[in-house]
Amino acid sequence: MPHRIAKQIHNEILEKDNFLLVAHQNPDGDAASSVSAFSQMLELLGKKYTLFCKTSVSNQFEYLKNVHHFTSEPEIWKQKFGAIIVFDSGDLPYAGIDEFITKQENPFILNIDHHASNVNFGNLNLVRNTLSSTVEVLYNYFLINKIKINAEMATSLLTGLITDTDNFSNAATSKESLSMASYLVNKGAKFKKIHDYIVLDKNVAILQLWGIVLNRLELHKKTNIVYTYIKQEDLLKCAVTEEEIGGLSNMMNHLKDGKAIFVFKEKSNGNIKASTRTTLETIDLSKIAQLFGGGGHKKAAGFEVTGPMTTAIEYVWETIEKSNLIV
Ligand SMILES: [Mn+2]
Repeated sequence: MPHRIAKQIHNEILEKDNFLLVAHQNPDGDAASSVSAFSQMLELLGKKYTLFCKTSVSNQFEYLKNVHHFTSEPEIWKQKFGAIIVFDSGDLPYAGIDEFITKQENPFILNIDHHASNVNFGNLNLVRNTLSSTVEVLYNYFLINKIKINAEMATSLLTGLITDTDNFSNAATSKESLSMASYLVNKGAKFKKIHDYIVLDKNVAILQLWGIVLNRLELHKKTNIVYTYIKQEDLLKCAVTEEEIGGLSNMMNHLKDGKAIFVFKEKSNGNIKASTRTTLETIDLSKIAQLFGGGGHKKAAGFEVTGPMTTAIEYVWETIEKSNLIV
């Protein structure tokens, strides 16, 4: 029962102190916003906290309260925490903290998430995969526990909601998420500021890269999947960083052709990362991602395979064909 778990978690928060809040590595808007909103609640309760992310956090989220407090310093794991709270992560490796957590003596882990592939790694797990985002899970948590949502908390929550619903355009957009948005705007969430930081994030170089990538779009006939790829040399050519190419797979969600869209990205270590999207009810992309050790949601998932690009793509098609997951 989600209500009961939300209350149980809150009782732990009230009883304990000194929390470690974890956003998954390369945090998206949902992860960064969840940590920001939760840390604000802890502040109001007079609790101590540390914010951890294994990687750096994009300065796109610098307007969110407390985001500048994030540390990637492994040393902080020498402390004993009242609880380690992990946001928006299906498992500990995805969060980027599996190596640290094994060194903690009896860690008490709270898992707050919305991924269908979540493995319930926490001592308490508040996982609601029918909700649009982790911030929507938190919004319900705040309401259940009668936490007052102020304007800055509302700005954080609305940021996660806007990024995970891709501006209220993808399948995660529900009547609940829309009414949450209206509630947050009523509480003083700064909609214009979010728009300026989150939506207006493209420049000429990024769109030129999209041009290259869109030109490569193709339909793989046997699986009926539309796909394209990005190589490291494309990034170099257009002077675009890996962090800046995030919106591409979401944009492809506007495509009518095929049953799903796969965007393959070559990472700097040579591995190939696939971001997958579909708008169809009949396909579960989190299951397909699991074939390759990845995870995610039914309609948006990701995984990684070894390069080079052509071999990786061939391997992905073969594996999917054999699995009969797309028919
Ligand atoms: Mn999320």
